[in-house]
Amino acid sequence: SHAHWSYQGSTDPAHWADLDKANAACRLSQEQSPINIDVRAAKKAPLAALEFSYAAGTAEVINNGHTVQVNPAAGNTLKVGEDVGHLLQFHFHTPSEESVNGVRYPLVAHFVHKGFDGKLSVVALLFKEGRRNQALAPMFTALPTEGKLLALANMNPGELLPADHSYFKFMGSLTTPPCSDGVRWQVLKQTAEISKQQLSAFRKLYTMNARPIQPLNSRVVEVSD
Ligand code: SG4
Ligand code: ZN
Repeated sequence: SHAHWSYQGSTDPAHWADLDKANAACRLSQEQSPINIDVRAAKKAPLAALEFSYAAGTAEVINNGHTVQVNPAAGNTLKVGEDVGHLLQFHFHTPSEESVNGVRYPLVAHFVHKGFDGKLSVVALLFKEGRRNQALAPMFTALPTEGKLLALANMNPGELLPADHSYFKFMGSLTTPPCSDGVRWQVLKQTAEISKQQLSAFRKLYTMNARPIQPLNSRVVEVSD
């Protein structure tokens, strides 16, 4: 957590647990993220709908040395059954951390919410290469370099979301130190698109910021039916 960590070299994911006692879960927890989603093995279940209440507002885009993260003003929520979470931030990884049937996507966005119970609930949106993504443009046309901050006057995170909110659900962890588990993960089935140019803009800052796939162990991935 506090100690320097990275995706390559001597502080890469294989060493995270050794960098700080606080990172013990990176090695010891049996429910780590990311995972591969084996679509045929996913258990069909009557999962609660993802009810996003995202709206336009101010936001700041920061490059924190591990990713580019967008902090929208308060007021965006996600309701999943009885659980209501407030959107804290969203950020990006390349390639996607999670894989589907063994395949990683070029990019993923993680929307991180905090519930009243203090638990985190993350929604993952996978991007495939294709058309220019208009909703990403405000952030990706002026991606801040490390330590820098970009202020956006009017950004609606809801514009990033696909129309179909069906999803895969499983328990997991933070994909970065301290790798705390007890995180609810929801991976949207429908993907979004990103252009080659937008992708290369992000990769100028981060060529690779994805943790390796972690063992599923006894977890079951559920899929909304
Ligand atoms: C990124 O490094 C974010 O910038 C972190 O956010 C985030 O940690 C971390 O990813 C892990 O989140 O959805 N990939 S993930 O599991 O949200 C937290 C901050 O550092 C605690 C605020
Ligand atoms: Zn993430």
